[in-house]
Amino acid sequence: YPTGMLAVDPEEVVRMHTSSGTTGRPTAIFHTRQDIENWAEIMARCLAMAGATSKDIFQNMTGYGLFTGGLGLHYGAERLGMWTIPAGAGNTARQIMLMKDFHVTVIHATPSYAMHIAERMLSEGEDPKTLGLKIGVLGAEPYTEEMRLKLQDIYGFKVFNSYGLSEMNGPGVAFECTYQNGMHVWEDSYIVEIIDPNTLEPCKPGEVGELVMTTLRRTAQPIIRYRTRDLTRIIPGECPCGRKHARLDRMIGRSDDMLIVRGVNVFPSQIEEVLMKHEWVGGNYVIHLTTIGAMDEMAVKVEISKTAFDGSIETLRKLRDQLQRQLREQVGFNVHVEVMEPGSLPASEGKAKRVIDERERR
Ligand code: DLL
Repeated sequence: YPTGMLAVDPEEVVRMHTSSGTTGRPTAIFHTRQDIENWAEIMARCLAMAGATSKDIFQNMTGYGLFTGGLGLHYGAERLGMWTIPAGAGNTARQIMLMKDFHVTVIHATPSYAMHIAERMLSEGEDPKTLGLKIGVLGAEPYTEEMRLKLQDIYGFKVFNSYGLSEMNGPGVAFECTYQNGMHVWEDSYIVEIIDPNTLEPCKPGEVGELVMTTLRRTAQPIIRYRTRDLTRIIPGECPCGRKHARLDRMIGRSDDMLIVRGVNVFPSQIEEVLMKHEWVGGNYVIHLTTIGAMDEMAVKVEISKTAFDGSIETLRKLRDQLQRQLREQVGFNVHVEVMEPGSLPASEGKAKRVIDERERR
């Protein structure tokens, strides 16, 4: 970091994205013009594979910016010739308005956001089926088959799982065909291997292990045998669609401790970094993850330091407000902060348990 992995003359770079790194520092990802072209092409193939055409109207509901989900899908949709609406993430009322007014047929979102929108509509007495959507492209975070079925039922559309990671361009790496039985990997662009994360030996065909990927077409930043930390398997046998590309099963999770909250990668160290920078904060904190409605919620309980605490509610409130703002800047979404009196959180004996994950697994 920042540019040590750049493999071409800086003059050839036309775009950069970032992904979170294990230390909490982002990993910078570079693209040449050719890389952007190739990425758009495989992304367009994904959308076409799911049945989208240039007659469709596409609303892209993920963040534009350093995150690859926005621009990645955008370029692919335009390449396919779709009428593309770069709605970006959030502002649910506007998302619903755009879908209705422009008769959108294909959407891209994280599964949790798609569910949130549906629940908002239902709570307002509107039926999401009346939107007339055909295809939901959902990815960037893990979700279960049960969640897919629930979403398909609510919207009356077909949901296609989309997998990718910034180091391999971003979205467009693996995607489902109309049979919805695993994600085809574009093997002209990537080599996939599944290894045992402990022994590093290749897994037997069909066995679950860590996905390892090699880029074949990336020029600005080619990567050989990148350990994704994602746990999955290659589904044995051939797909009835006739494509010969290997199929990845739904991701089981990650082999490291990264949290994915609302599709955003968050490391506990990123939270700690913000907390510990503040002079009023004590040493003890806990990150609490829950599901409210269909959305992930993150709460951070943190103790104020004995020296800073003057017994006034005003002091606690001030610290809470500052931390909420700084955490929002750090992770990009609202984090609920609870500032506690010194000594109120359970003290650890040995390794502290910093993360309590009570999210519902759908
Ligand atoms: O999340 C790229 C992307 C954007 C994929 C939009 C699909 C749709 P990163 O931010 O670098 O890139 O995060 C990559 O997210 O290693 C997985 O752990 C997780 N992930 C991505 N897609 C899925 C999925 C984008 N369909 C990390 N199922 C990956 C489960 C997923 N996990």
